[in-house]
Amino acid sequence: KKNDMPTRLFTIATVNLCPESRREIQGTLKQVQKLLTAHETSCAQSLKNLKKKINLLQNSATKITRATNTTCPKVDAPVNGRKLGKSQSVGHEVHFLCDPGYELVGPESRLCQESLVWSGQQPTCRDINECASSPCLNGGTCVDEVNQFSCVCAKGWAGVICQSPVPTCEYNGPFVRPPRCTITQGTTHCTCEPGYTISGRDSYTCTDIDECELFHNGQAGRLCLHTCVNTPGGYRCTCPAGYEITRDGRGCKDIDECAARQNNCSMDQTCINTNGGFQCVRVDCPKIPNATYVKTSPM
Ligand SMILES: [Ca+2]
Ligand SMILES: [Ca+2]
Repeated sequence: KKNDMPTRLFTIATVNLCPESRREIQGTLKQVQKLLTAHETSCAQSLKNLKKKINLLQNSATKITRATNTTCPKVDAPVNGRKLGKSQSVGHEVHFLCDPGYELVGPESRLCQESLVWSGQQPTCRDINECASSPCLNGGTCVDEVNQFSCVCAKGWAGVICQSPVPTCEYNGPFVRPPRCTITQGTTHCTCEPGYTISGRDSYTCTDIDECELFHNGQAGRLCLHTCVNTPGGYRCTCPAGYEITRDGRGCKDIDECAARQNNCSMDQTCINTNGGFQCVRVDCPKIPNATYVKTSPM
């Protein structure tokens, strides 16, 4: 009807020459056109509604499929941190915490959404830079550690944060060294290199331990069997001339100059080793005609 009606009306219009009738027909034509447009609009609306209904049906079908699996995938705790909450069901939250000395980068919690995807991004734990506030004074270098920091002071400065000037006589020579101090949550802890001990008025000096003095009359026995020599950060044993230190570093034993060829005996002399030295001796055998001699011992 939509297609052939206007053609038929047009035919009638050209045949009838009466102007009144023509106007009448034109009016009818307009009305029919209006009717057609209205019909077209209503058709389009119905189609739209139908599409909507199909979409709704499709959505509910997907939801039914998803309803069988209502948990989000497993969420891991961040490295150097912890995860609170075990449920992975829709509507449940997991919370994140970092170990001391670390700070959280990202959300504190994530929610298992209806789409079965966790909200937000996975957070990480970042090492807090204790040096960020530049705590070392007077040109000291800050060393960041986990949950603490330490200062390496510039020359002429000492103290935990290099706050004290060093008197020129202090740290003079290798027997006095600066300590290594760390600050953990406001508490200072200073340590010395091996062989040194904390000393000084403000406990910011490391002094060499005089092991020779300390163990001089010790019950465990003397450190050295002969002479003890104190050294920066340690000690060593020495022996008198002609003796060398034993393998354990404590005792002394005679040097065999004859065996070690550390002697100046001539060809016709015999080297005789003694404790602490050696002797060059000439062995003169009695001159007896037709007699020969055989050396039976080094002596
Ligand atoms: Ca020492
Ligand atoms: Ca000797």
